[in-house]
Amino acid sequence: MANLSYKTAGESHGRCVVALVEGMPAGLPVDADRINAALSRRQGGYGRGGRMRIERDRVVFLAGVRQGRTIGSPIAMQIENRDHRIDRAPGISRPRPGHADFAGAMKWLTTDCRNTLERASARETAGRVAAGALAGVLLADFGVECVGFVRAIGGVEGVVRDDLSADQLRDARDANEVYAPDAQAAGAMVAAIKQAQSEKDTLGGIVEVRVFGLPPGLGSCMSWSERLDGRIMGAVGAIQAIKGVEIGLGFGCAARRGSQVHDAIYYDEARRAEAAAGFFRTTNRAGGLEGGMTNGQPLVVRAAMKPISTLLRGMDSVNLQTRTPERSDYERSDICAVPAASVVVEQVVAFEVARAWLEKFAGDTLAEVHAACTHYHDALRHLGTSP
Ligand code: EPS
Repeated sequence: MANLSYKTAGESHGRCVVALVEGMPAGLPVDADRINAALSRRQGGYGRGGRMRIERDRVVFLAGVRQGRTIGSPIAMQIENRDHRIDRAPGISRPRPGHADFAGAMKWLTTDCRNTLERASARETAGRVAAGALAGVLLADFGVECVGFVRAIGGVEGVVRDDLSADQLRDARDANEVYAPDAQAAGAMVAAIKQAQSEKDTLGGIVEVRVFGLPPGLGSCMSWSERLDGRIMGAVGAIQAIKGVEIGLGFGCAARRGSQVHDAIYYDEARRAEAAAGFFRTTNRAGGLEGGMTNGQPLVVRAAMKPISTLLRGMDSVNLQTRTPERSDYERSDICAVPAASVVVEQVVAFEVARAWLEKFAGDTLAEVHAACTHYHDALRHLGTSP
């Protein structure tokens, strides 16, 4: 059976965005409502521009599903673009600093940035969210939950307790329009976005994803390419506008001593039925990964998003056709897409976790994946004791 993987196709103003997922076991009930809910959340968040009032992202299954369940074949999902006018969209020759415009113009030897920006656009993340949400359906079948939220926008940072459950975190996040669990900070974030908008500017921020209910042993230290931390950082770093990714304490590790970074190990016989077979930690500075493998603690991933590169006020640029100095082009855009990015990072992390899941608990059918998972947990419970 193929490893779990996906590809996307589609331009920002083309007919549709498509995600093609391969390697999903047969028999998974496909929860379209769950996928559509993730797509809607990605469209939302305070600070989005006019485009999101046009689109109504919903998934249509083109292949890979029969009678509501996967059949083991590649799964093709389509999300329609209501605003599809790619052939009528104007050329862009005054590149926006920070956007793919300029690098793409030099790469493809063109003075029109349109082809580059159509594919570089964050519209493509609708496809990644569909693929990740499908992976999330698989994970949910095993009680694993990924919760993405906003930690900071434009330098306004919220406080989010480490000990919140998945439900507590989700409820607090969903209570406001910037997807920030800290209600007080959320108000200040909205104010910061309004201020940036009035100054014709844009804002970035920090998003975080926590994954609950993970068993130990996903990923591997045996080859660099199997390390789950590297895969997650690579996948998250490949999302539009992400400029930094950290796991657990991340950059915060660098200035601390080992005794203040590492998570001491304890054991409690009474907790032997839990996922980590009675072993536990009282801190999670490692963010759930040691040696590129899950250790039974929640996975904690953070990403820094740069401000949107389309500025109403423009920036100094050069007209590629005339080589004269001009202000950068303006296209309808968002002021702040950090809430949307929290959904994209959540779903991209879900996909990487599901991929590692199916490597450890491989099976052509969902029933076989469940059996492999149960077998592993039984074996883990006997670690260090006679069978
Ligand atoms: C984007 C520009 C805007 C955003 C778009 C990403 O689109 P438009 O130029 O059509 O107004 O809305 O994001 C999406 C369409 C989306 O679905 O997230 C860009 O230049 O990257």
